[in-house]
Amino acid sequence: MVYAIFITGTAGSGKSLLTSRLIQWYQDNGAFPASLNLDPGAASLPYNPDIDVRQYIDISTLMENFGLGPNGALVMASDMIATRLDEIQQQVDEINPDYLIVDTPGQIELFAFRASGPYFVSNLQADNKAVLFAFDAMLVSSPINFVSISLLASSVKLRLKCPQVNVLTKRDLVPDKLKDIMGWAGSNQTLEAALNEEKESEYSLLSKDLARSLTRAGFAPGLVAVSSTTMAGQVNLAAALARTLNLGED
Ligand SMILES: Nc1nc2c(ncn2[C@@H]2O[C@H](COP(=O)(O)OP(=O)(O)OP(=O)(O)O)[C@@H](O)[C@H]2O)c(=O)[nH]1
Ligand SMILES: [Mg+2]
Repeated sequence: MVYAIFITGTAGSGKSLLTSRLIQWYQDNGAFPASLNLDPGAASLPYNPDIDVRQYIDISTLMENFGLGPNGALVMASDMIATRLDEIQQQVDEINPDYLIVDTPGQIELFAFRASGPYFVSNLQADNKAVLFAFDAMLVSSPINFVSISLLASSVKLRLKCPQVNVLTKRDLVPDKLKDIMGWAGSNQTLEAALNEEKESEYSLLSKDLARSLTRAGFAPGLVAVSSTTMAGQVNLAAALARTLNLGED
């Protein structure tokens, strides 16, 4: 059985470090994980990828051959990910891991909102798949910001169409805010009460409507809070992933 976990989130939200921590966690618990780096623009990674899209797609070659700037090359590189599915699939099959942890490109819009990322996610062969979406703790310190990132998480779910585990990353950086953020994630009532306190009433009204719609449609985020620095929350995250991948409680 191969379980694929796609690590998504905003730029700098801690995807790559979390990938390395998950690999370590599964190894420590007697499973056989493998890492797949799908970020063609990654300059350096905090882990040694078992499979690496940079083997097939090279940003500097694209810049030279097509006269592109760094951003144009990154867009082109992201669009090319799907064209390498067969080779990557072959590598996955050869390794045959229990868990394939897939680190995705820094810019979420290049992966989730263009055609290549969703194509890759739906066509990679695995017995079960889950998407992890990282809520960067530094970006959700106010209730309005929390709603805006929840919307982004929902957009990713609409695009990738996979069961999703929402994760608050870098919890060690927001010791004073952690309880509030988890409260907003856990109860729409708590979130609405916090939004009522906001001064910008038009934004607070819109945020309340959006939050209510997400809750009604079953898109309310629900969050597991982790830190890749202190390792807090790792066990909860593994349990949430296991539930989502239909493995039952570990
Ligand atoms: N304090 C703290 N820092 C973290 C944590 N997770 C990641 N970081 C730091 O945040 C920065 C970005 O982490 P990455 O893992 O590279 O994030 P990413 O989402 O892969 O970034 P891109 O691929 O460039 O979009 C690095 O400096 C990490 O060391 C965490 O849990 N706590
Ligand atoms: Mg990264």
